[in-house]
Amino acid sequence: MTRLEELISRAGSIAVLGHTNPDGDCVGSCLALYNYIKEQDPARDVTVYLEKGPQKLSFLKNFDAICSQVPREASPDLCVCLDCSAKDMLKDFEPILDSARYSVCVDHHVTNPGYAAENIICPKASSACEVLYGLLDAEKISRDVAECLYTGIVTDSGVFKYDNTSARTMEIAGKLMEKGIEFGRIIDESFYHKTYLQTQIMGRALMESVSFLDGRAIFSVVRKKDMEFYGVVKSDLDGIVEQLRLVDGVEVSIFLSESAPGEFKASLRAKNYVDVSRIAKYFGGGGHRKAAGCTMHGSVHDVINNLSEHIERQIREYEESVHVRGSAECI
Ligand SMILES: [Mn+2]
Repeated sequence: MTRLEELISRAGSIAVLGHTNPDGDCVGSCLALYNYIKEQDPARDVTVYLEKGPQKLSFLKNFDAICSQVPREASPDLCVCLDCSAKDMLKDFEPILDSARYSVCVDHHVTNPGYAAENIICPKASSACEVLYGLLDAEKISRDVAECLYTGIVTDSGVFKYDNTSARTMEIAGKLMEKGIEFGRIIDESFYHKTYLQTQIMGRALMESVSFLDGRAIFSVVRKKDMEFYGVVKSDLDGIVEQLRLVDGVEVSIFLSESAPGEFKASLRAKNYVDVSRIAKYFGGGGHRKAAGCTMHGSVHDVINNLSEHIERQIREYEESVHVRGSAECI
């Protein structure tokens, strides 16, 4: 029996929590644990409390059993927090953790301070689902549980593409495939799936994109009035910046969405050597080397000019370093 199984077996009542605005890893890990417990003992008192997750994940077993209502009173014997990097990210469900008799946090965020009584945090793991897999008995993982875990891994690794994907990630994905899951369908539904309106607005953003810095950078913008016209919200614009990044010859892609008059949320992506987190940080934002974001003010022209200066500098630095290395090798 693993440590997590031991804690679960001793608890009369269990609450499973995740982070606000839940994504595929959050919903996947919560439902994986819920289904795992229920399959072994359907009478177990276990509840998943989460804000309403994206409807595209409704194919996961017991998606409808998720409780989105904040309970008036809940003091479970055990509270399990999954994929939640900070206590306040539990949002409205935070009191459940406070009133629980014991708690355990399973996560993969390097910034997690360890707010539960017991904390199992693996910053090298691709996803909370990858960490959770190691805490369950592989033999007892059913097809339904495997689908939940696979969904989380696919979501957080960008379909096994981001730098957080390791040999261990692939190994676990392989074990989950052996459970007979429909992996192609899971990847489509949890990652590539788009609504008609999302497809239309992406098409428009791609068509209106502008290439600059000799094709090494590209940007596009969606205005508030366009979002209103199409009836889309900010999350419907996910994936546009990634599509722009894939353009041949592009090193940096920028996507701007207007959040207020003269205010833009800027998403930045890099392909190889530019560190966009440095640029985002300079403008008060943050993120990772290859994916970052910040809020910018002014006209689109100003915003792109300001960002362009930083991108150009990094490209120049890189090209000079390659040039120097090249000539040194000649000698
Ligand atoms: Mn995650």
